[in-house]
Amino acid sequence: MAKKNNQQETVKGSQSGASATAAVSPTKAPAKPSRQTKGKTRPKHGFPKGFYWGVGTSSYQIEGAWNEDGKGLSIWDTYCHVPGNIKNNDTGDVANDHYHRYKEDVALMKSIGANSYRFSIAWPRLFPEGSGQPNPKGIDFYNRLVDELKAAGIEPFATLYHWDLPQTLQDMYGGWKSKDTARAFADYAGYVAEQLSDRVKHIFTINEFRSFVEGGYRGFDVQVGGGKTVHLGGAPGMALSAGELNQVRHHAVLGHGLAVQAIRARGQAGTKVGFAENMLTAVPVIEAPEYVNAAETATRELNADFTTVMLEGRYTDGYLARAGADAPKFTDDELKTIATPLDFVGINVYKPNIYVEPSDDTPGYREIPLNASHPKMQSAWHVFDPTCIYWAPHHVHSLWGAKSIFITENGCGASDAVAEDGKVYDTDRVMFLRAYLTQLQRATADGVPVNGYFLWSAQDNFEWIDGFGNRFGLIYVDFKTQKRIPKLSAEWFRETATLNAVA
Ligand code: GBH
Repeated sequence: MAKKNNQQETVKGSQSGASATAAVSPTKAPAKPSRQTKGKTRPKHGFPKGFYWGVGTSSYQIEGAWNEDGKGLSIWDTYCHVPGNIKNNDTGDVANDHYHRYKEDVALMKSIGANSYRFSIAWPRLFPEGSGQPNPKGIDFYNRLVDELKAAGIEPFATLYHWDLPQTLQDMYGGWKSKDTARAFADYAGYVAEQLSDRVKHIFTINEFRSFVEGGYRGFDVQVGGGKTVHLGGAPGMALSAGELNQVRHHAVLGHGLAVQAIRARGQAGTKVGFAENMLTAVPVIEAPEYVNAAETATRELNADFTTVMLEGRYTDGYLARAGADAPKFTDDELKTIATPLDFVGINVYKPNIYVEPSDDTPGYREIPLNASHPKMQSAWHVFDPTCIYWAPHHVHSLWGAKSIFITENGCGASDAVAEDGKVYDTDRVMFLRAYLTQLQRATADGVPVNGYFLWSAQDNFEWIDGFGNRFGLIYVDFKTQKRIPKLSAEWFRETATLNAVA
């Protein structure tokens, strides 16, 4: 992507910690650099100046108001209304009632120190039928939200597709099975850019290609250590063949490319655009050059169907060979569209996907099995290793020369509960965040151009097939009363964002 990229985020390399030298009288010899500023001990290792400290959410997971103000049905409305699809038969019908409580939620974000917010737009709110006539009440909600954010000094970052496809497109085209969905997505993207890009300067096209394609069109088995797997799924709940699935993948990246072009054509000059992918990350078991090479090779191959083709404009030979007769059908023109130059790369980083060591055999790396006792966070899939958030942006930088990278999601689920004193002590989340952000800081110190970090999530919310059981928020939500309580991790986040350094 990098070569034609002329609209990068400007990041000055200076570390905030470096400015912590106390002012000294010119007549005295300069004091040793002090870590004391205004009576506060400042951690030595800061993030770059102007770093975005954000929190993230998505429309279906928090908005509720599933059938208000002319909104059309999404595939997640449909999927959740089928008994047995979601744990406890939870749905996003009301969720966090954010559609009605957005002002309170923006104020809460401000109070926990966020200077930016990554939210997603519900496509069927704007286009109840997926395309055609826009519903003015749909865009009205996002206009009010964006204005509220700007007034609070919080920079809005919008995601266009966080999985809530208009049901009409599912019914008419089989969703992303058809190129028509990719075209409709581009029209919707252009409309959003027209309406919001005077205030929204950063747009993510699609969130986690792999998750919605695999989860929705086949369902997937995730390795959780000791040879065990868990099966995950989601809307629209299809089970396609390998060939059909590769075609869905291709249409998703094509939709991304067409959307980038539509945003450039119809948005204000200077609107920055990229994707937000849950890129699979290979971690070198030993930090030695040949291991790092092996991890880069593995990361490029593991992501051949999404990240790699979007940044290189070609499917790797390895991918096409592995797919054989099931390879997607595509044209050179489509590949060009898919790899339309981007302003930044967004990656959601939660876990190491594989550990690797070098190998003399093709493909040049060997996967190391995960030990059964390897530590995890609460979610069954959530393997714990802070170094993945060092390596993920490092690989994006070294493989593709990205000039601007955002961590579009990172965080963890935990068994949060309100203590007798009314507080929520999520010590595991604080441990997780401190460990991961220490590694992210290390990446920035090594010159990897990471411009911001969006913690998933601003609030506990509807966690897809897990329903309301898995809490990812900095803010606890009582889903019976809609009461919000900032957790211990919110205090930690505020301190970190304020210091621009790991607290
Ligand atoms: C993200 O899902 C979503 O974007 C977000 O909506 C969700 O609430 C949040 O994170 C927390 O789950 O990665 O190999 O284990 C990403 C997490 C990605 C976890 C796919 C399960 C299965 C494959 N999911 N993952 S793997």
